Amino acid sequence: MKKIVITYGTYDLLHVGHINLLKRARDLGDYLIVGLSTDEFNRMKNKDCFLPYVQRKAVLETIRYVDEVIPEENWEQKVADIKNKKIDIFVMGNDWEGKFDELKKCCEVVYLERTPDISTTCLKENIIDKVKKLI
Ligand code: C2G
Repeated sequence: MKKIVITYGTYDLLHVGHINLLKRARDLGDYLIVGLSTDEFNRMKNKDCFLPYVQRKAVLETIRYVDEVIPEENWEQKVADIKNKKIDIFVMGNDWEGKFDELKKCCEVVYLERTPDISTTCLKENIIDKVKKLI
């Protein structure tokens, strides 16, 4: 029986922290779905994205660990996604530890260790610092 895994995120400026999460999530099952935050939802998350949804989706779909990408449009859709996609395991990085425990009524919930010392925010800050030095 194919074990289906789902995770959600913005996945802007893809980096090794994202890849480590996707690889470990995929290794928990046989098929990985990523709920990718839409540009509108990122505005709701107060997350300022470099890349639009279409480009972030295209990048994710090239990753060998990712089998399917669906839009994440709101906080509430996870229960319906889990039911409709017959999800066995919900995975997030442990910066979200405990935040999605209500999903334990629908499927297994796993929080994986975040990759230290890398984030989209620090990438952005490093890029800005480097550009400032050039000016
Ligand atoms: N992540 C990680 N290590 C990092 C950075 C991110 O393991 N150094 C993980 C996060 O914990 C998350 C995933 O990579 O599980 C995607 O991170 P973001 O794109 O920052 O997603 P986020 O803004 O946390 O959105 O409904 C859930 C939200 O959509 C999650």
